[in-house]
Amino acid sequence: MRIDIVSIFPEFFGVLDVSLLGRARQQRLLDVQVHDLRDHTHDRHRTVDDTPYGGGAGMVMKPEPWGEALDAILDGTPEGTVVVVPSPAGTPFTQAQARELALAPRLVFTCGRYEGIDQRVIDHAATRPGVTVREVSLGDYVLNGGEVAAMAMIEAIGRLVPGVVGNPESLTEESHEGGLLEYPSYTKPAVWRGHEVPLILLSGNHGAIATWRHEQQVERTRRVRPDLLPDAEA
Ligand code: 6GU
Repeated sequence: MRIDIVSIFPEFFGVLDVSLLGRARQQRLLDVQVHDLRDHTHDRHRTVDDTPYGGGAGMVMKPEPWGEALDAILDGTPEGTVVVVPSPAGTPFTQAQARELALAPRLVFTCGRYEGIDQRVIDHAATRPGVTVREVSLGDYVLNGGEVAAMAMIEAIGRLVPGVVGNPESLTEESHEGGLLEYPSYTKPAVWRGHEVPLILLSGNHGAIATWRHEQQVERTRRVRPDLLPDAEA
């Protein structure tokens, strides 16, 4: 999968060199290219923002540098390319969307700062043949810019690309796969600081363990995230 990131802080993305995603990049499973938006400015101050039409607080990212940057990235891009616009005003990012985006041949993340990007940049990108645009939010809180949000989404999507996670079974037995939170996990020793591992896990009875784990998933989901439960189980 090819991933392009446009930002005024390309140095944010140094962390993509480490851990699982760093290895996936070395193995060419992920081709991540980070672009500095300011390379597409032409004034002495490399200006990327301006005051909002209609007034109000804050600054808005100017369309021209974004237009140029996206022209360079999107000309000739494969059918199915998705432009992901991190924004607290977007639709909530979910595991289902991560699965969908992991199938795209190419993702382009546009990391805005200030009060966001001139809306025409997003509307124009959506008119490009073969390109769809998704405005996506991590949750109901405000970050200073799209960089950290893009990083979170790239990690969630990248680990679903075949080969990135060594054992594919670990992708199906985790929170939000199957619509429930994960069951609690334990490893040795069997007693630690007076706390015992649930005895069922030491029984060797795999059917009983599977039943117990499912019960734990439902109980935990009901307790901390009842909104995730189908009405029948809530
Ligand atoms: Cl995707 N961007 C910003 N700037 N703030 C956020 C967000 C995204 N998701 C939650 N808050």
